[in-house]
Parts: sequence; structure tokens; C-alpha cells
Amino acid sequence: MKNKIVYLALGSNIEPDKNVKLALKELAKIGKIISVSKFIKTKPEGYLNQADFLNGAIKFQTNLMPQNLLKELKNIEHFLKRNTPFRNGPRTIDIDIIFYGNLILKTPNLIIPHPRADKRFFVLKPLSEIAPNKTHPIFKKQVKTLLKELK
Ligand code: PH2
Ligand code: MG
Ligand code: MG
Repeated sequence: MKNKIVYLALGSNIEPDKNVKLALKELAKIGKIISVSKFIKTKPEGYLNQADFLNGAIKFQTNLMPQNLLKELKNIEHFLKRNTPFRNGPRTIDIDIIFYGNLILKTPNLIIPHPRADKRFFVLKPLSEIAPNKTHPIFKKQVKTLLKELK
């Protein structure tokens, strides 16, 4: 599995401008950034009593296998001092693997496609800008269709 096309979702609500920029710089060290969506301001989902997020998506090319990619993404989160006190709480950066080629993977610590991607506006909206026709390998629906069905 060489040079897989991967879609990543980024989110931040602690110094988001600075942290998104830093995250992109670190991501460029572990693969090739092919495209970057606009970053949009979104209302927090899940846990509501926190600052608005900045959310975006990137198309990324990497040689890293899924588990190694996850490890590198965790390293970047750690480097950016991510310290989430509770689930869905504030974070300097969150980098989630949405799609890894057409791979379907279910392991205890990593599920691909991301299991909540199809229900999240803050993922689908930026993703639909850079990959409207990408098909979800489980639901067999394009990103633009998933977004439309969400609204
Ligand atoms: N991430 C979450 C939970 N809620 N809400 C928004 N708007 N943006 C996010 O990135 C986000 C969220 C868990 O990863
Ligand atoms: Mg997340
Ligand atoms: Mg995450």
C-alpha cells in the first residue's frame, strides 16, 4: 500500500488560527498535502459549552500505513500540546482520519472511515469542497450526497 490518498479532518478551538497553521506545517513533514479546504467557524457539537471551532479538511498523500499514520497524527496533536480534559472538550488541534483510500478498517483504537463523519456538518462541509465526489466506502454515497442528506 504505497502513496495512499487520505482525507483528514482538522478542528481546533484553542488559538485555532495559530494551531491549524502549525498542524499543516507538521503534516507536510509526514506526507504530501494535495489540497486544503477553507477553514470554517462552526458551533461546538457534542459538548456545547465551549468556544466555536475552526474546521477544515485536507487531501493528503502518504506512505504510512493506517496505524502508523494514526501514531504520527497523535504525535502532532501531542506536539501542539493537545490535552483534552474530557470527551468532545476544547482542543488545540484534533486531526481525524476520515478516509484512507477505500479502506474499511475496524480495530479497537482506529475505525476507518471515521464512524461519525457522515453525521457531522463540520466534517462534511469542508470535505465537500475538496472531495464532493469521493464515495464513502461503506454507504456507497458521495460526500456531497451525505452533506445534502444531513441538512
Ligand atoms: N469535534 C469534536 C466534538 N465537537 N464540534 C465542532 N464544531 N468541531 C469539531 O471539530 C468538533 C466538535 C470531537 O472531535
Ligand atoms: Mg474528532
Ligand atoms: Mg481525534
